[in-house]
Formats: sequence, structure tokens, C-alpha cells
Amino acid sequence: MAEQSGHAFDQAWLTWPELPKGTKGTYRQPWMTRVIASSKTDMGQTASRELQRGLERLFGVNIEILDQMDQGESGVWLGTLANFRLESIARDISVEQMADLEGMGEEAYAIWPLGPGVAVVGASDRGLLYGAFSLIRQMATMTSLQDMVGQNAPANPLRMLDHWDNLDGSVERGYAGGSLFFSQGQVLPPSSRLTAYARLLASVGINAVAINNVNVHGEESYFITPKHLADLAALAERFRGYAIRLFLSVNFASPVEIGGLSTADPLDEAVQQWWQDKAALIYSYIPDFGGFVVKADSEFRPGPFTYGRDHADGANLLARALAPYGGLVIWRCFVYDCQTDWRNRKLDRARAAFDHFVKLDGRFADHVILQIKNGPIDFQVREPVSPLLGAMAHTHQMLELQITQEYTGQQRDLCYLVPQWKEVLDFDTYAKGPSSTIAEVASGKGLDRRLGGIAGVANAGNDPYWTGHPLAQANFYGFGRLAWDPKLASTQITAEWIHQTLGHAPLLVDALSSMLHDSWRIYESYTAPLGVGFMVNPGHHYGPNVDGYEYSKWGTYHFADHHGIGVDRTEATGTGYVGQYREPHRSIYEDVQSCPDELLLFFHHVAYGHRLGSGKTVIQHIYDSHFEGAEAARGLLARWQQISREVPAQWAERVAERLAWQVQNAEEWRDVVNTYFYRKTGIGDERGRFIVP
Ligand code: GCV
Repeated sequence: MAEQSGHAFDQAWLTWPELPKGTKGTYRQPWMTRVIASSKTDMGQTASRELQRGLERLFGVNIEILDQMDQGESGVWLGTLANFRLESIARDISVEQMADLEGMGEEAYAIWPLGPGVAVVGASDRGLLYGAFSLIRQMATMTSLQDMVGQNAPANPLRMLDHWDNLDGSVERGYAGGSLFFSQGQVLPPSSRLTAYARLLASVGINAVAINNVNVHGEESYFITPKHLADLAALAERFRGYAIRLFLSVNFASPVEIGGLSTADPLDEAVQQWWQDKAALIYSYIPDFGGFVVKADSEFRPGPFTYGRDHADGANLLARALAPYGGLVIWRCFVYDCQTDWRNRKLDRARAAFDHFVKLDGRFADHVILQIKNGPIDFQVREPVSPLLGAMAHTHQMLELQITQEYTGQQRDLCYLVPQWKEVLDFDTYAKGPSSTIAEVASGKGLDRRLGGIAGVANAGNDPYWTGHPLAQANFYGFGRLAWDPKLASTQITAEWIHQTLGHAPLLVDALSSMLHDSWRIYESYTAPLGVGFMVNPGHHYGPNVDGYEYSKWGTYHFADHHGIGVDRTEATGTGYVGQYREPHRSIYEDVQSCPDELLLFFHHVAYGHRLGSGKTVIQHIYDSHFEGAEAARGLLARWQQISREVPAQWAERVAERLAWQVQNAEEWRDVVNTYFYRKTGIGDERGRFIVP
């Protein structure tokens, strides 16, 4: 891997740059040079080695690992609750505290004072691994030892990455090189790179990974057969060492396409038997196999509709096969008609997921989790939150976010998504009255459900920096941290990432943090305005093309003419989509006066002269935001140049190169969008700036 000045790029946020001298003083205690590894399991040993590595890097000293703590000595003690109770040190902690930790589930950990030292106690070995990474993270951000003390457990049972990787090594919507798992038709053997990846995942608490594209066709359909299972089992084993379960995306039509049956009808007994046999086979190779991810009846993928069945029939078929082994079916709700008639303005793709699924509430088997994209359309830079989240009281559901930046700059443009995700997670669904936030609904707690979680479409590949744009690592990191704890402030997440990845200089931390925090709004301002979405080039989805999807079958329109723009989704005169929300959102979105500016064109068709809440007209907002957005993109490059000497030169150059691309992209967006609307409306810019006539 590329290294420079001792900076191993593939370590990402596990680089753990050395702390400044003054800070070291706070922590520099004789006991800190000893890690007492009480858990002797493989995972316990992994946790101890991580801690050793972290402390060595942060403090620039050698750390020894000891098997046990001698009388009167202290150190960083590391073990499970079971280990802790067996050792005499347990007397320092009350029985209640220990019971509390136990009650928080196997993934919980505690950091407790231990004499002059500290104990990292996992409810299990998994909790121990998370506790070790937590101690390092908190030391890297210079948290005082007192402030570290306490128990911690993940908010979400499932914290998952979905890869859209293909067996030929390509990655659908991947912007960071090729696949980490496949190349040229082969499953790659586990490598040190895979271990490095598993470490990154475990360090932020990811506990599930689906490694292949949800669009499963051709050879990937055979993943659940002996042709590939031994190779996949080797990957699963490597992930297992870091407490991560492997999932596979499957082809709903497998019984026909690879099984020689004449049907894939979920109610057909031979089909049911076929899936049960496959489940038995998979578990004989991968005993802790996580389950299936399924994209059915969506974008030309087969599904139960072919047989006149519904999605509960389809999902339950697979759930019945996996249930004896504890496997899950993650069934995606991204189901819509992609062959729609653009001339019919009453048809509305935004309605589709809710219309398909809500009526099935209560019919899904216990091992099914519905995976719901954050917005009703498709991971746009700005969309309302999907009304399906929280709409099914008797169904397990989880949130799907897109870390890979398909519509948000493709890891060429800087677009830090943590602030966007925070808005989604904090959105109140009112599913069970006020405070039923998306975070509560997704975790299952808000609906009193056992299962739930957050999945993110992964943004990493075999690029030396993992993510193409080095700063896109912050999205990867931030996703994991929010999946663990959606209540974390985005400023804290950002600071953690910078301290652990690049260094501790206040100038760097402050300036880079503010660049990251500004970037989503900057990206939004020079692309599609006021929540309208999809003004992108068809196919690859990068760069402006205002009418790119306007007269197509994909269901994503803006309806701009010379009078106005936007989609009327009201109940009164539009598609009725607004009616899928609970109050107060329904009334807020229905009324053009109370609808938030940033979503106005998602919900309403208005004249260009319509005045926004900001006081500007729609057309002037379009001009201003595009001029200002392009300017701000240029500003990002200038801001980077102020701080880039604080980071390794190659890193700095890669970021500068990406930011320079972004300037060009933003200018292209500005000129194409402004010109389009100037020509359409004939209304000039109030401030007389140049727009191509
Ligand atoms: C994997 C969008 C993307 C597709 C993706 C799909 C999905 O339509 O453009 O590449 O397919 O979402 O989420 O299934």
C-alpha cells in the first residue's frame, strides 16, 4: 500500500497519529504501557492487539501485553464480564453496574476505573472489541479518563454495509476502484487488504456486510451453490474474526434460473423445498451466515408479482428457509414501476413503496426486515423522508442510506453526508406520537420491535484511499458511528475522524471540519434546486442534464415549462402523495406557504415568480444558488490550500485534484441550469450576472 512519511493510507481512521506532547502528559502514566489481556479467545486477543497498536501510535511508546495483572500493579485491563467477575479486581465495581452491563446485550462494553488504571470490559468478546476501539478513539480525541467512564451499547441491532459488487470485479455505482471481494469472475481469497477492511468496519461497530450487488444475475446467482460457497465461506471466516456476519444478495428467480424448476412461485411446494435445501447447504459452509438481501420486482429484477403473489409471500418463502438457522431476510422496498408513462401526471413514483407495502403490514414472518431507502425516490441530495418508515407497526424495518455518492458527487465532489443523515434520523414520524424519530423507528425500539437497524450502500473499493476522494472516508466513518449511535453530534463524528486519520493540529481540525460541514449544502446549491431532484445525466448520473429524465419512463420529473416548475404531490390537486404522511407533516407539506423552501418543488408546482419563505422568487433563488454554489466550490479548493500542508503530501494532492474537478463540475452545473431556466422563462437575473443567452 502507498506509504509516505510513515502514513499508511490504507489505515484510514486507524492511522492514529501521535498525540501532541502536552496532551501526552495528561495521559502519561506508568500503567499505560501495559495491556492486560484477560480474554484469551481469538477475538479477545485481536482486541488486545488493537489496543496495543493504538496506544503505541498515539503515545509513541512501546506497549507490552501481559496475560495477567500482578498484585498491586495496574494497566489497561481488557476482558469480558465473565473474565472480570473471576478476577479479584471486580470488587472495585458494584454488582449493579455489572448487572447493568449484562442487561445491555452482548455488544455492550464498559470503561471502568481500575485502581489508577482502567478496565475495558465487554459484555462478550464482541463488546470487548468495540470497547478497545472506543478507548483508542476517545484517547485520540483527548477525552479525559473521567469522561470515558461508563457503559455503552449500540442503538441498532443491525449495522450493515451493502456492497453492490459484481463477480467481474466491477462495482455498480462504485467510485473507488474495483471490488474488494471479486475479480475477473472469481471470489478473491482473503487477503491482508480484507483484514484491513474488516478492522475498519469493526472499529465503528459494523456487524453485517452483504458483499454482492442486489442486482443479481448470471454467475452471481450461483453464489448459493457449491460452485462458490467454499470461497465465500473463507471471506465469512475472515469477517467473523471481527464480529461481522456475511450476507448475500440473491436472485428471486433462482429456482428457475439455476435450479431447473419451471417456476419460482413462492407458494409452490417444490420451490419452497428448493430454498430450504439451499439454506441447509449454505449453513453447512457458513454456520453464522447472516441471510439474504433481496431486490424483487424492481428495475427488471424478478419477484413474486410474476406469479400473482405479493411481497409478503415472496419474503416469507425465504424467511421460512432461513429461520431454522437464525438467518434474516432483508427485503428491499425500492419497488416501483420503471416503465411508467411520463405523459400521465397523476402517476407518481414517490408513492410506490408505501402503496405496495403498507397494506401488507402484519403479514411478514418474524425473520423478515423491510429495508427502506431514506427518501421516496432515490438517494437525491434533497428529498423528504420516506413516509413508509414508521408506517407499519407490525413489521420489522430498517433504514437504507447511500454512502456511495451516486447522486451526490460520485466521490469527485466533496459532499459530507453526515449532516443529511442526521436530519433524516431526527425526523419525527409521529408513528407513536411525538418523538417517534426515524432513529427510533429504524432501531425497532420506537415500534417495540425486536429487529431493526441501518444499512448503508458501501463507498469503498480497492482504491489506495479506499474511497476515491480521501475525504469521502469521512462518510464511511460517519455512517458507522451513526449506525451505532444516531444521537451523536455530527461535529463530534467529524472531529473523531480527523483526529484519528490526519492529526490533531487545531487549525486542521477546525478548518477541515467546517469544509466538511459546509459541503452538502454547497453541493445542493449548484445542483438541482429546491428538492426537485434528478436533473442529472441519464445512466451514470454525474453532471447536469436538466431534461435528462424528463421524457423517459423512470418516473422522475420536474415538469418545467415557461410558467413554472415542480411536481404537485398535494392531496387537493396533485398525486396525493402528501397524504402518506402523518400530521403535522401532511398539513405542512400540503400548503405551499408552509412547505419548507428546500422541498418546495418536490411537493408543489409553482410559478417562477412564486415567493419563497426566504423572500426570493423561485427563479432568483435558482440563479443565486447556482452562482453562489459554484463560488463556494471554488472556495473549498482555496480553503484546502490553507490547510493541506498539515497532511501527507500525496493525500493533499489527491484531495486538491478532486476539489479542482469539483470547481469545473459546479461551473458546468451553474451554466447549464441557469441558461436552461433563463431560456425557458425569459426572466433575467436581478443582479445582472452573465447567463448564456
Ligand atoms: C443497484 C438506483 C441505482 C441503481 C441501484 C438501485 C437500487 O436506481 O441507480 O444502480 O441498483 O438504485 O437501489 O436497487
